[in-house]
Amino acid sequence: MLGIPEKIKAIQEEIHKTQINKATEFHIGLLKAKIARLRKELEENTHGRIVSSGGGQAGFDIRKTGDATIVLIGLPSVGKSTLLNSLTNAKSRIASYQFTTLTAVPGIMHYNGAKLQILDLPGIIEGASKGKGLGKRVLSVARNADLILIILDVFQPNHLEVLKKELAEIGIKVDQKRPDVIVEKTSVGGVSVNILTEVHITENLIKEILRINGIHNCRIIIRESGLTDDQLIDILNGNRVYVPSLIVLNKIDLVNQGFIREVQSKIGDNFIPISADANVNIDGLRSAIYEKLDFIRIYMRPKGQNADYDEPMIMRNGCTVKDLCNKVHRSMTRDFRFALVWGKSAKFDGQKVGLDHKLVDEDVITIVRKVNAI
Ligand SMILES: Nc1nc2c(ncn2[C@@H]2O[C@H](COP(=O)(O)OP(=O)(O)OP(=O)(O)O)[C@@H](O)[C@H]2O)c(=O)[nH]1
Ligand SMILES: [Mg+2]
Repeated sequence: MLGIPEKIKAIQEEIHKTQINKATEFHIGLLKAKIARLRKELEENTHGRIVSSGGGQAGFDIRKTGDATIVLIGLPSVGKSTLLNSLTNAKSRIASYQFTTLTAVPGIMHYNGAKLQILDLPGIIEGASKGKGLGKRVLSVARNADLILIILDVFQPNHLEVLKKELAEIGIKVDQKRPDVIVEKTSVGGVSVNILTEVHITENLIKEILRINGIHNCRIIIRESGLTDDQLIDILNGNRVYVPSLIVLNKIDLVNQGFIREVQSKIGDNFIPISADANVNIDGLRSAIYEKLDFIRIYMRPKGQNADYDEPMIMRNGCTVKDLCNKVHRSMTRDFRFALVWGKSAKFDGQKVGLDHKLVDEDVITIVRKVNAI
């Protein structure tokens, strides 16, 4: 019998041999779904083996703190530790040889009232997602981050491709939105497909892809316009995370403008040029990080008192009253009765809202707890 890697290879070869056209679209979609399913099985098997041999593939032992967690990802010696030290008051070890950093080193950056946790990490190399070096552990920290800073050395902009590939392979979708597809599993009734927009996939193929993933009864609601078979396969695979990123080009103190323009012609102009060592454009990077995190400020107003305008709660755009309660204290959600909201998200001053209410920048809120709550 064929092992999983051989099965994957056989299907890949079949895809390779098949001409892509309208007539083969369905067949290819099925094959891709089968490969995704086998890959997942393989990952789960490998994971089980590593854990049982005591290796452990979780990230490093770092607790998330602050309003957001930002990770520094790059190849060895590109200047990640130097950057951490210049953004925060941390003192991560710096040296001219590769693999100086061997664990996650945290620092805190204060900006516009926000407290941002920045994690310096070991350098990763090609093959990291398959377990080369400390790659898997580094990438699993990145999976839980709110923002990834992709750090490039000005002399090696081609690293960008390597890093993007490794992030993709570990299931991190960089700068992409989760497609708007809801799959509600049911116990009986077969598959009901609700397509509310234009998509690039037939109802038949949707059903078959669900079947390959072991889903025989469900309601699937698709609002993502232009949804493809690849996107659906990704969603069902379940281990994808969606993390925003910024590309940072370090060591620009060593080159001139002409050289930077050359880099631009290779990787586009969507990067932030800095020198961590010579302190060039570090403030620009700070502000770009803050902007990218898309924070909003919420002012808490204790019942019957004035709002605290000096120390807003720093929240992410799109957050709900529930997210806010969870951040203040766990008991707040448990004891929640209702909230009163003033500001742009309220229909009128002091609107009474529930946990699902979406907040916007500079809202003022009073949380009312249950009477007998302590
Ligand atoms: N000229 C110049 N050198 C830099 C800059 N940033 C870092 N370096 C140098 O590059 C070398 C590597 O810096 P590190 O900060 O240790 O690099 P790293 O990415 O943390 O390396 P690993 O921990 O091994 O992955 C050191 O010799 C630094 O002094 C910079 O902006 N300009
Ligand atoms: Mg380092």
